[in-house]
Amino acid sequence: MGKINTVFEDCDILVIGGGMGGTGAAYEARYWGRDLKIVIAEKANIDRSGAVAQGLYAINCYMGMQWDENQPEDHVRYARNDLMGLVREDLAYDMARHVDSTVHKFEEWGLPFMKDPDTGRYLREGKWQIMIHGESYKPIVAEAARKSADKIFNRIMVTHLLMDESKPNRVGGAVGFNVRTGDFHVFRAKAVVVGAGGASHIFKPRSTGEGMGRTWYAPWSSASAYALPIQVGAKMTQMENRIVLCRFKDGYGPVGAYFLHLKTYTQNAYGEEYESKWYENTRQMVGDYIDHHPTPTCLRNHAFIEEVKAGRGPIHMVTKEAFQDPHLETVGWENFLGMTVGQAVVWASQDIDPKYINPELTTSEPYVMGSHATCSGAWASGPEDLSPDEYQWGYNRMMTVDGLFGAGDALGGTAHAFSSGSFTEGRLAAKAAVKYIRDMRTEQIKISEKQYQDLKTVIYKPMENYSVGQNEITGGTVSPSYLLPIQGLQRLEKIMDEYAGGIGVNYMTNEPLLLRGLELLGTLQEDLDHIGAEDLHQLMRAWELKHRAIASECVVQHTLFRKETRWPGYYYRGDHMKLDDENWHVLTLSRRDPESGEWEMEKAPVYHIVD
Ligand code: SFD
Ligand code: AMP
Repeated sequence: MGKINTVFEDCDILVIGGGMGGTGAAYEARYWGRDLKIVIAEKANIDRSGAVAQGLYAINCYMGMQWDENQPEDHVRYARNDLMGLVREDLAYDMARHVDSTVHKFEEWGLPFMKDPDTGRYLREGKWQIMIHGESYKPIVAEAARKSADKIFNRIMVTHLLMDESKPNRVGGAVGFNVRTGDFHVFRAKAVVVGAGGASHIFKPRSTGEGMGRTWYAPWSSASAYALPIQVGAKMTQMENRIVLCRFKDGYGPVGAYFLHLKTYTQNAYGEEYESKWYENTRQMVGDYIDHHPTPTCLRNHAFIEEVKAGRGPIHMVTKEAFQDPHLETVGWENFLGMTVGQAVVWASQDIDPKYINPELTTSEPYVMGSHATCSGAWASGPEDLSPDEYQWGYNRMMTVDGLFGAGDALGGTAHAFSSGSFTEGRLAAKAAVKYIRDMRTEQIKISEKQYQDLKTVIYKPMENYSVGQNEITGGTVSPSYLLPIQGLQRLEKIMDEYAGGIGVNYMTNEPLLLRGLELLGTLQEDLDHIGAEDLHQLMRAWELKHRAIASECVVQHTLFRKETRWPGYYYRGDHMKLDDENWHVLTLSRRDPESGEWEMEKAPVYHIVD
């Protein structure tokens, strides 16, 4: 590669990732910070980037406070119940009390909502979910962000955060590279909002070979939202709380619209209801939690997994009844055509017409994220008026690094936010970031040339490794001097699968496995210094892999720390097969020392601010 161009951008607020959280942040930053310079750096193109790229068929978090359908307290109870007691109730409440206004904005901006013909209200899919014609959800939301931001840098993979050199533990911006031109980008910013999404492909997926890109969570969700803060020593929480999803087989089509709106149900291979069979078994593991309503997502998975292990799989979704109604049949297909086209294609290609055949379901590989029925992510300060002292150290949604904020999957403790809640969190984070900047007054950020030049060398090293190592190619693309990103990714996925509770071991792990997993991740990290990238696309893959590897280490550290099985159906600690409220009704926190790479773990109390 020839000379690398360096592009500088100085701004007040830098938003990393223009997905749901990032677009929300840009929109709200402009509202409160009319005079501020707001910049988005996005790996893809915000019009179609992130988990909502293909569209969605439902907005899964809407209170309906205007009609008294639900109140924020109800949503806190729901999220807490589903997560087996452990969420950040202050953050959850804060999101819930603002989410309706976000949804109303989406409608104002042109997103088509389905309406109940009798009441004129948004059509409910379930208690929390409303139905949309959402193929263009992302471009509509992106338009609002485009109108708000001063500049949007598409195709920039952010690799590292910059730290202010005039004050300890304060962020000062970020660096990355343009995946098309190769330019090196240096963003100096007073505040940074990380909205870089969750993590797929840290565990081996069920899809292999040429199909490996088909996962439920977006394959481009590369754990950057976790790696960026971890690299600068931000605390993380609940990173063990990976999520396993019940999905239609092979296409990973979501099931919510089917269960909730079409009222379809599951049965085993012999046409039997099976969930109730596992009641006693589950009760012995988790006690009263099995009696909670609705049954927590992980416990529904548990019954599914056990029934299959008992030899009575596959589990089918009974669609044949609902699909006799032509309207429901249309909804069933449209649900996928507007959100997960691959599922409709799988059915067409496998001769599955759900009107006549009950399709198979599966349980997915684990994903790490913070916005679905799970709450992994960074440990963040809560809102002033709600949060107990221990959860509050300054500005809403600010991590334990000053000036570093987060939204959506990036933040921990905030389950069941989904698309609308993630956008809302972006808004809340940006509002606080504006206040933070105002409070800084005339203080300036100092970033030395050395800081970003050192990172520049690190960022492009995989291309250097390749150009030197290719002289030693022994056959095809194989060189003894480097590892290609795909090889490193498959190695990471295999380690996580076998040692940290993936599909290959029925989600089972234990202390010896986790300790060995950490050793293997350690050698993988060493080898990643020798990763080779033959072009800019592979350079992006290399950095995605490095981010996934750091996040994976964090997941394993947390899984090792929590000595109980809190969420059967997500993963099992074989050496601690029961939920243990006496010792583990807590949130887990980690911090990786940026200098030594050592991890420190601690427990944080769970405060129940809602009855
Ligand atoms: O049915 C970098 N989600 C659903 N939410 C709903 O409200 N309703 C649904 O119906 C949902 N379903 C669903 C959902 C997701 C998927 C994939 C499917 C179905 C198939 C969940 C939401 O999509 C999710 O909660 C939010 O999108 C999370 O928001 P956020 O902002 O945390 O993540 P993002 O939108 O993926 O955006 C991340 C952005 O960051 C970029 N990025 N940019 C620069 N540098 C880097 N290093 C970067 N790394 C990543 C990304 O490109 C992206 O733009 S259902 O299953 O429940
Ligand atoms: P999914 O399509 O599985 O991602 O789910 C979409 C929404 O429906 C989420 O809010 C889920 O928690 C909820 N959901 C899915 N399946 C069920 C179920 N069987 N019972 C209650 N809620 C569900």
